[in-house]
Amino acid sequence: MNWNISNNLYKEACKLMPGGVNSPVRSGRAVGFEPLFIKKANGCHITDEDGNVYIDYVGSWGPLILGHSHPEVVAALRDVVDRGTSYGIPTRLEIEMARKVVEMVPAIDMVRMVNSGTEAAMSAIRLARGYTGRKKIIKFNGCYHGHADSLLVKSGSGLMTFGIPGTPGIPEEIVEHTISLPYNDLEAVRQAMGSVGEEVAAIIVEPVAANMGVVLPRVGYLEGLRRICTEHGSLLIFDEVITGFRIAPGGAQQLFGVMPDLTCLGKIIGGGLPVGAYGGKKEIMEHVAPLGPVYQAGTLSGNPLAMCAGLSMLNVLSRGGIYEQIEEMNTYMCVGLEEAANSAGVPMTINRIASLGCGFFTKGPVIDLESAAKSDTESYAIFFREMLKRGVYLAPSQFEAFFVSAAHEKEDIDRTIQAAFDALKVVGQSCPSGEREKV
Ligand code: KE4
Repeated sequence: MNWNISNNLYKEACKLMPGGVNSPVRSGRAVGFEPLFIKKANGCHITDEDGNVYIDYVGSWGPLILGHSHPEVVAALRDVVDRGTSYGIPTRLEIEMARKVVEMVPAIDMVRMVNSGTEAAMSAIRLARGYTGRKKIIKFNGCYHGHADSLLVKSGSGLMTFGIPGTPGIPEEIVEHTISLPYNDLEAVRQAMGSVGEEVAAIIVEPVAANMGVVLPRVGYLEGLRRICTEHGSLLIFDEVITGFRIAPGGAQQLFGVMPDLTCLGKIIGGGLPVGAYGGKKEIMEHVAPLGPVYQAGTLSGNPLAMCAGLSMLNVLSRGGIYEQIEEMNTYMCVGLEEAANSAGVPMTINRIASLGCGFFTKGPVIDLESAAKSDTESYAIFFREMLKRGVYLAPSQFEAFFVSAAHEKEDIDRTIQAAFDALKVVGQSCPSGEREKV
């Protein structure tokens, strides 16, 4: 493969945009690779400007559960674009989308559309503070809820990828009310709530953490958070920007049967266009302006283009059968990856759920940020580059998920597994028996 055009475009991009990208995780710094520039995509395949084709496991970081350019999403966009892209005045499409979200997501009675997961989480936190009159929030180490100031504390995703504990530009007064605790540790939450519980507006959690790689909740963990919030009059917020419509039609709250007070949504809800949403119990949501006093707004919130793309994706997902199919494909792939790692003698822990997964280069188990951080990121970087050479595009970071879509077919998965056997052999030769694992 050659990447001459991508490399030249990257040089151009670096003159005009910080790091040549519009979001840090797209830069290949963490895996020693200059980013690709993509020309087109269809199904589970992406094609870069040099004409190289890859099986894509990023899927725009989660939205494309049906694959790229799904015909029904494209048709919906074509149909609506001639009638205008945005009015800043209500449309019936917003009602249809709101009705669909309320129908699919068990804990949402009322919803507000925004334009990103960051906006959804930021707004949910503000609403929780406004509704309870309390200031403090609890989040978890390695969880990422977008880049709103009060949530950028010990976060995952790009902060973990680039080893940034926090970020300059956020005065300590802004984060003094943010408490970040180890994920999957109910005792730590009980202790914190024991001392400041009456000041805690909300606990916000990724019900399946997917920004430190994929880390599943321990049995009883989410139920425990629910119980503790109820005991202390704090709101439980599920950040389902990744898990929403991904691990089940009704997300983690449906799969695990634990009902949050507020839910944050993003990614899939927009069908590949910029959409986020937050919603929950009516008596809480009625505090949002203009009905209530908690202000939140957005010029393009609920615009017809984004609504029709998201709605067409949710309609396809609601037909049934898809979740079972993509879970089967993901399971098949993860079994293959495990076999490939064992055969190469490379320590790998694969955490997976539904169509989501992550292969940590460590003996494991991986149950929180501390255990995830033991992963050998140099081995991951070699794996990423070797897989890329073999036509498989993974997240350019050990601390992100891979996403299987309805467009991934068995032959794509078989090709991926074969590539992994070859790539992990190279990793094994460069790092015999995982001796680089961080202790
Ligand atoms: P956005 O503002 O990027 O739409 O969503 C923020 C967000 C909120 N909550 C969760 C659980 C998330 O995973 C995200 C964003 N996810 C990252 C990937 N792990 C987005 C990729 C990027 O930053 O470019």
